[in-house]
Amino acid sequence: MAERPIVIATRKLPPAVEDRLSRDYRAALNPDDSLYEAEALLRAAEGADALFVLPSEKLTADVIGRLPASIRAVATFSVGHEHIDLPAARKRGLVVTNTPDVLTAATADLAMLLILTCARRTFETQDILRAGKWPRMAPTWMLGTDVTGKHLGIFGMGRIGRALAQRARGFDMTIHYHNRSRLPADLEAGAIYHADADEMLDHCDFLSLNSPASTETHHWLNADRLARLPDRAFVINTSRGPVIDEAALVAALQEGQIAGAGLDVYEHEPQIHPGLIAQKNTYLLPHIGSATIETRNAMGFKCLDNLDAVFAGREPPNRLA
Ligand code: 8YV
Repeated sequence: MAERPIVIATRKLPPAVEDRLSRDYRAALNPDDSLYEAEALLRAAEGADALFVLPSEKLTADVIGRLPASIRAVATFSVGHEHIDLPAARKRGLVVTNTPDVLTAATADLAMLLILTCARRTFETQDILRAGKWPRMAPTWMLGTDVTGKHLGIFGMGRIGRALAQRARGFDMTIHYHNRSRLPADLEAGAIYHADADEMLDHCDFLSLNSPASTETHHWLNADRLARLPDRAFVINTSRGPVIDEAALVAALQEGQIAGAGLDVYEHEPQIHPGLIAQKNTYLLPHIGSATIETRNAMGFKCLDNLDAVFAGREPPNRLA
C-alpha cells in the first residue's frame, strides 16, 4: 500500500479536523499555533505533498515558485483567497482549494449582530453596566435607533451578502445592493439593485461590506464615499479590512460624518487603528465571523475533502487553481 501523503498544517486546527487529518495523512500539526514565516514554511514543505494553510500564510508568486516539487496541493481554511497568488499557482500546476458555503451562515449572522449592536448600542451599554455606572433606567438615556424599516446597503451580493439580506428581511429592513452584475430575480428576492455603487450610498442607514478583497475593492470605502453616506449611517465590515481605508474611516467617525461602525476585520490585523479603539461608537470584534465550532469543523472537513479528491485523482470540489 502506498504511503499516506504528507500534509503540513500551518496552524492549530479544531480537534475533530486534526483527528481526521492525522488519521488519513501523515500530518505535521502545529500545536503551539506559532506562525510560519515564508522561509520556515518552505523548509517545512520539503518532501511534503500538500499544505493546509490559513490567510496568515502569504503564498506570493515568489513563495509558490520556490515550493518544493513534491507539493501538489494547497487547501486554504478560508473562503477568502487573496493570500494566494492564483495565477502563479496555475503556472506552477499547483491545485488550490478553499471553503465556500460552510461559513456563509455564521458570517452573515455576525454581520446581522453588528447591525443590531450598532443600532442598540449593546457593547457601550454593557461596558457601563459592568463598570457599575448604571444610574437607573431612564427614558432618554442610551437611545439607539430601530432597525425595523431602515435601509441596508450591501456591497457585494455573493453568498454571504445574500444570506445577510435574508436575515435583514426578517427585521423588516429594505435591502439595497451593488454587485458586479445584477442577480436573477430569485436571488435578488426583492432587493433593490444599484448598478452605481456610489449612488447606493445615499440610501444607506447601514452599509455592509461583503465583497472579497481584490485590487478593485482595495480601499473602496474611501474618504469621498464615506462623505457621501448619510450622517445617520453605520458601516459594517465582516469581509476584509482593506476594503475600507481605515484612516479615512477613523477621520469620518471623529468628524461625525457617520453614526458609527461595527467591524470584524481590519486593514492591518491583528493591529487595530487606535482611532477605532478611541471612538465610543465603534463595535470591534477580532475576526470571528466564522468562529463557531460547527463552522470551523465544516471548514476543516472541506479542506480535507478537497485534499482527499486530489490524492484520489479526482477533481476537488472547491478548486480555485
Ligand atoms: C476564516 C475568513 O475563518 O474564510 C475566510 O475568508 O475570513 C475567516 O472566516 C479565517 O480567515 C481563518 O481561516
